[in-house]
Amino acid sequence: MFKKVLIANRGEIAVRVARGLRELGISPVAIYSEADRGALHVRSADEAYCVGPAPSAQSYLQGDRIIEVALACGAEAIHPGYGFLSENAGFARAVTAAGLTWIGPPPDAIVAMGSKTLARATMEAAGVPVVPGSGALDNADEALAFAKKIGFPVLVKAAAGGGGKGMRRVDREEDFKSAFDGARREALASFADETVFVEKFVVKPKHVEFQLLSDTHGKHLHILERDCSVQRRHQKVIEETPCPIIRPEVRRAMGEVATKAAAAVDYVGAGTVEFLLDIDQNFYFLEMNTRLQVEHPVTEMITGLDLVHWQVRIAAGEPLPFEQDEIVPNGASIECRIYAEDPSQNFMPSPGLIQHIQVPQGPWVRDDSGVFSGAEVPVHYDPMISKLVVWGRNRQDAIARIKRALGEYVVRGIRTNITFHKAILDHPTFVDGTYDTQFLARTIDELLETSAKRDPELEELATIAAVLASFEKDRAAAASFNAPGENSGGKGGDSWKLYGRYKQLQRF
Ligand code: MV4
Repeated sequence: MFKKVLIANRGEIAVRVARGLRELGISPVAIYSEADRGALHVRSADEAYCVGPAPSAQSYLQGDRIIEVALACGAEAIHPGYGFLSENAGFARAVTAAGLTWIGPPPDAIVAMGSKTLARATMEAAGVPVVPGSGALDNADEALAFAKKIGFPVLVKAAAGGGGKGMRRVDREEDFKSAFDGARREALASFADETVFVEKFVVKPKHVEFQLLSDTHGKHLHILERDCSVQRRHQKVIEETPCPIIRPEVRRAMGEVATKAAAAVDYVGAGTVEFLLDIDQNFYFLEMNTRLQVEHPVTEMITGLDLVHWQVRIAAGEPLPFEQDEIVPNGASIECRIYAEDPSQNFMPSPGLIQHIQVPQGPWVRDDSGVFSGAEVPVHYDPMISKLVVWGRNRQDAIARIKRALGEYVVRGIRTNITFHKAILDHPTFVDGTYDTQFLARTIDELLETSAKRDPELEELATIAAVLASFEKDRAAAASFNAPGENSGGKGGDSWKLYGRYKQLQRF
């Protein structure tokens, strides 16, 4: 087993990986940008090295510098986390070429899944169901002919795409040409590659993904599914497992297909196969993510498997010591991504000083965080500050538990989406589990209205005002104001009840 591993990442995932490494008896090494000198991920490692100025392009994306640091400090392997260099085949190759171990999939598998058209073709050849669609198309007339053949609505997608960029829905023949040209322009601007293709538009799909683990000995297992359909502008907000509505035979078929997909690209390590699940529970391969995902903890919660441990052990050459039929789910798990953002200001990022943070605790609650009281959330990176994850014996218990935990969460100094989460969790479409990928887009106004009404800071101000007004009227209570705890015997009455509520809202 490795003795020292460099983590080429920051924030909560770097902290998460450091924890996993430590549990395996491995010494974690951090890298950081000038903006992250005091960050939690730096404190969670045994050694830390500055790799450049704040902008990612000058620090966390400096592959050559990161490899130099790994060699200089005597690390034997690099864990890339997610984002940054995690799906960069060139970096993976350079790591290996430098004599280090890459804790990730083979570069060829990253390349095979990086292009959507190549991935579609590879998956189709392997017998994986894909959405009816074309190969790469550069001629608008040919593309239109294809669209008419499969029937509207269609989606024009960028071959190099991801995250919905260069994607256009077309409902009518007369709108096709401008959508096609628009998608090409956007693809060229975003990915320096104007290749697009056409797919049948799947109406009201769920995003259901399967976790994979593959070892270096040709064993491919799926570690069950996650429902990630609660998304806003292609950013996941809440994830859960199991998918609340999937039929058991559909789950079984999707799992089998997911392992076939892994085998088709000789996959190694942790990965994810994304599917669209339509209203009739037909499923279609969407893409494969060749990395550990943000939402991996929900899978850990229902299986008891530590995915970071297994990534490291697989990279060290260990065979997976369990079989598919031993991967049995226990209960349900939900994750809420806590973002430093202000939902009431169109989800504008809210970086700055965290004056105080109190993280939920108690039974079956896990908070994977990258911050602490007194930490600065830099403007330069993704505003996700933590992931609140719970386990429950069933979905209903898990929902009750995560609502309880969100109620304990206190963050002062910056705005967060905590109250917005509470509004989602109370929405009947979330509660009944039928939500699809358009759920947030359709209900956003309603959810924002609900969450604005429950803003804890406004509630606190209102309560302070009520306390003061009440004391104004009630001189007896005001006289004993300095003696909280001696409020037995009904002295003060309503004023003390309000004062108690005020202290409860303060929570610290
Ligand atoms: C689709 C689709 C419907 N039909 N493809 C969005 C980003 C990229 N990963 C693929 N995406 C979609 N592809 C067909 N043929 C709907 C989406 C989609 C979506 C997919 C997953 C999660 C959230 C989404 C939100 C909007 C659209």
